[in-house]
Amino acid sequence: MKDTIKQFVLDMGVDDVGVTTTPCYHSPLSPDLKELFPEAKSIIVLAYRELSSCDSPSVYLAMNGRMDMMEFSRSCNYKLARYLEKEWYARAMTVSFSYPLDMNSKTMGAVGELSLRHAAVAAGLGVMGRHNLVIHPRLGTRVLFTAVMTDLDLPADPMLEEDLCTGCDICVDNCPAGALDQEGKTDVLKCLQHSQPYGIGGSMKFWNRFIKSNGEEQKKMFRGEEFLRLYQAASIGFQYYCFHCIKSCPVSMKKDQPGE
Ligand code: B12
Repeated sequence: MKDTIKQFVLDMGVDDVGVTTTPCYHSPLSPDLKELFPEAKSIIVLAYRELSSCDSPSVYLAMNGRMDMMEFSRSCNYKLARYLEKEWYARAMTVSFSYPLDMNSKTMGAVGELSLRHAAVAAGLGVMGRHNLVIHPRLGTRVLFTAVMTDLDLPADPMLEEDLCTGCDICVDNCPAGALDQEGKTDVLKCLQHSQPYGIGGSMKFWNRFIKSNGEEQKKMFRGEEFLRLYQAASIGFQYYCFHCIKSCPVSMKKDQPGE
């Protein structure tokens, strides 16, 4: 059954797929899956290659490539979940690329319902690198994930043992925010300020200045590029302006090869 399901995923055009079980998934900071989906037994993790768009100096092209992938991944998640429900009479729940996220005051939107990095590592799709991202043996760091949780009892794939990170520290040196200076931990605030300058933090700063400004200044602020950027980021969801840790990793430089 597992091989048939994995083939279904690959036939949709997904780059790779791995399976783990709920007891094998450990993510200390994430919610307990027993609370979210008590009958869940397996997690099917889907891996997608990031497009070359992330190499462009245009953050708009880079984000557009990401959005293509996000749209594709949402459709693959739904198709897989419906396939499990229709063909295997299972229950299935999807885990998206990122949002929606719980914006509670403790986690402030920095913790997903399921940690896709922990699930991907448990499903044998890669290992953690110095940049705190999962490195896939073929796709390198240019890999992104979604998942479908199910009550089907599928055997786990073996975890990878090989260390794929070369320890070159290029990701650390290329992080414009210095968010990777401490090994094993990403400084979330530093990363956010740089990668999403028009996210929640940017928006709060703008509106704080706005309420303290007089009428004339407020009119000017509405016509300024900062407001337009905030507006666009808010309508897109999360708009990333930084892809350095992904694109600078030498393990990701390889193009697809014939027959892969
Ligand atoms: C919220 C979020 C963020 C937040 C906060 C990050 C955070 N606290 O983890 C911010 C905005 C900062 C962020 C930044 C980025 N993100 Co982000 N993010 C997420 C999201 C939605 C939730 C993460 C989460 O739940 N974290 C909370 C807990 C689980 O993290 P944690 O326990 O603190 O994890 C740390 C430690 O455990 C440590 N660690 C120590 N030992 C071990 C051992 C193992 C096995 C593991 C796995 C981890 C680990 O590593 C982690 C790093 O701090 C996930 C999607 C998802 N649902 O998982 C994407 C996700 C993690 N992000 C991703 C990406 C690509 C990015 C960015 C590159 C932005 C961009 N341009 O795309 C940067 C990378 C920053 C970096 N180098 O660390 C990818 C990672 C893909 C990969 N190859 O690993 C994910 C999985 C999205 C996806 N669908 O593919 N992200």
